[in-house]
Amino acid sequence: MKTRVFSGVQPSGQLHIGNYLGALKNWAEIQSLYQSIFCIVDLHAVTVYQDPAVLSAKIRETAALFIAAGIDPEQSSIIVQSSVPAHAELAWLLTCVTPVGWLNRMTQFKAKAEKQETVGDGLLQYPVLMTADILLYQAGVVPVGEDQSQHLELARDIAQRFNSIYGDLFIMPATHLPAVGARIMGLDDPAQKMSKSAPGSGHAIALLDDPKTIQKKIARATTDSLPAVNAESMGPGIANLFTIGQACEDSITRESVDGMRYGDFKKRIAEAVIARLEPIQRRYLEVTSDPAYVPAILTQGRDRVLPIAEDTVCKAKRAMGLYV
Ligand code: ATP
Ligand code: LTN
Repeated sequence: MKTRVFSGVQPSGQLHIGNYLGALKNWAEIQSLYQSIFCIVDLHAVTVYQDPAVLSAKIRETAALFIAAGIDPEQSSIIVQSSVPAHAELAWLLTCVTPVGWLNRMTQFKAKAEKQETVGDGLLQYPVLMTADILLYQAGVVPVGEDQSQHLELARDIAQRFNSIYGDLFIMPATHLPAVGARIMGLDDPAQKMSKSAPGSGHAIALLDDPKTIQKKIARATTDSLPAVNAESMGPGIANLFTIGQACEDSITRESVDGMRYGDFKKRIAEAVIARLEPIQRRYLEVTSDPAYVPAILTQGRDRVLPIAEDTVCKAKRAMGLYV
């Protein structure tokens, strides 16, 4: 049997170039090598408040963007997390073997909790649910951006702990990071990871931004006060734009940008981003032109994966002595 791949994106805002370069592009590239399941993790999104009407539209939009970015629904299963109840069920079983101290150490939890007036328990349990997503399908490979590395280490720890208490059931999932673009930083602040939920219109390039908006955002991106690119020592803002350009277009290399004045360099990077996003945006319009298409793909995906998920939950319950 082919190794399984599992990964997910939260439908929590506008997908951005960091999500594409860190995750979706990599998924499209490796999908033919594995049996892949790509998930819209709506149960993760509601760990912080989401407007219900906006969320339900975002779930469809995110699925359409998966397809537009090159995920082939015939080859890979595209699913919505909440449509497969076994995700939540396995998450509970895993919660019961996870020491709370492991969860308190998660840097993403600490960062997100700081921004909330009241910290919901879901935010603490977030990485356990993520572990359940992966173990449910016995995924061997998990392609993500670098910000998810700590969660994946935890997933392996939880799997190991379950196996050592109840007997070998879960396989250990490996983290798969892209060679370039594993951590894209905010355009307005190259010290912060580009993020869907960050405020400010100059922070992220959305996958559906039009060319003019992309040009403007890149032109305004924070850099340093030097006049031209020094390929040997780029400041964080320039290095981030270079990474974005390099990940979008192979011909953008250190040599090709060395000595370029910042204005010209930014134009060159904007061109590369626009060219990379143009076919994705075109495909997005095609995919969404028939309102029945995306829901049909999501139903097909769920029907394909349901038996795998139910089988794993059954095995986990049996191993724990629960009533099956
Ligand atoms: P949020 O701000 O709502 O937490 P996010 O922008 O961090 O969202 P996620 O849905 O959490 O996006 O992440 C989806 C995928 O995109 C994950 O694999 C994640 O590692 C990757 N990713 C997110 N941000 C970046 C980034 N700035 N650079 C590279 N990869 C990223
Ligand atoms: N937490 C991830 C999204 C996610 C995920 C997963 C990624 C939820 N479940 C399983 C890989 C495998 C994030 O990107 N914020």
